[in-house]
Amino acid sequence: MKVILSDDHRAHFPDGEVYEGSLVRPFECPERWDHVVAALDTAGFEDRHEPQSVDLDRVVRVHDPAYVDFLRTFWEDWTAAGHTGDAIPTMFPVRGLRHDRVPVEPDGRLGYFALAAETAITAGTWRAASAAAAIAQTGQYLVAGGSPVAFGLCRPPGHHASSDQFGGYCFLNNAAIAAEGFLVDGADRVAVLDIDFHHGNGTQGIFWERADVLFTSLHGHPADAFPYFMGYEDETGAGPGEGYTANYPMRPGTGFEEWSTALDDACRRILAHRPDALVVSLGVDTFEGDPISFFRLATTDYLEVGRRIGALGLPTLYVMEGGYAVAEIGTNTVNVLSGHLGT
Ligand code: SP5
Ligand code: ZN
Repeated sequence: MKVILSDDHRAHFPDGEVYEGSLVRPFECPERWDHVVAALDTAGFEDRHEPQSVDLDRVVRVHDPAYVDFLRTFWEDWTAAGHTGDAIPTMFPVRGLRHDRVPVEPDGRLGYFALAAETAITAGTWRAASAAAAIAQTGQYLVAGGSPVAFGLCRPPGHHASSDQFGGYCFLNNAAIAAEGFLVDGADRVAVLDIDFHHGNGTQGIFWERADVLFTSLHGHPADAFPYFMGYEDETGAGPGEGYTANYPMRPGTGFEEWSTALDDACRRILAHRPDALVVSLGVDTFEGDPISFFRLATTDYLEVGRRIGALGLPTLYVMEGGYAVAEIGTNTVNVLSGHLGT
């Protein structure tokens, strides 16, 4: 299996995450990447590739160009305004406020383009986020070019990033960029399977009105879990996209038996869509030991997850999303990949 990775992820590591009333060391930390690489080494995944440079013309097919400009240039504006610390958004265009004017002052711009306050922007955020998007793109090129399966070790993750908002540790939607890339390169239909613990609100929003990309997501019920305001079962798409979104929200304590029944149903829908390629948003925060999530998957379950996805027989790109049990993230992730290969 081809693995695409870059050291550039290290450029993004905020000093703190707003969490339950305190500023804590971010759960989404660089060591996550180190543990995945160590597990890839142990399991003999040696076919490693550096990403090509990011193709922003393709990125703006799924993101608002003004948002991409904001991410690219924000740090300069923030520091020019005299700020030295990381940028944490505090004020948002919520219910009753206007969405049709973008403020000029950096703190206002920051809130306009944010969906949550736990995710800070730092000096190296653009470098890391654009490298993660490049990893997804390069993985997509490899699979479109005939590789049956590839794994993009993206960091920061992407599935919460909407067309014009960052948050949930995400800036550019790596999975959506890859899915759109397959269509640009000739696919008629693509499916996204999002198995991160959290609902992939960003990916869902990007493809909400489209019939060419089927979006399926298994996640903690929004009544109980971040991102709280999206991910209910009755969200099924709109307009031409009606019926091309499928959500499987599950309650606290859900174990592999119930979770894998949902997986099988999502797989059935994916096959019915007859996609030319599959993008898997691979988060392993469904693990029983995850510090911020509430499903109960065990390390060995991830082998079976990979087997079931591999059994679809589709050209598949895995992109890394979440997973915060740092010591186990590597084994859990690589178990999915090994299961996919049938080893
Ligand atoms: C990519 C990804 O996995 N993003 C997740 C972002 C979650 N950020 C907010 C987490 C808030 C969790 N609150 C949990 C309370 C447990 N006591
Ligand atoms: Zn997650």
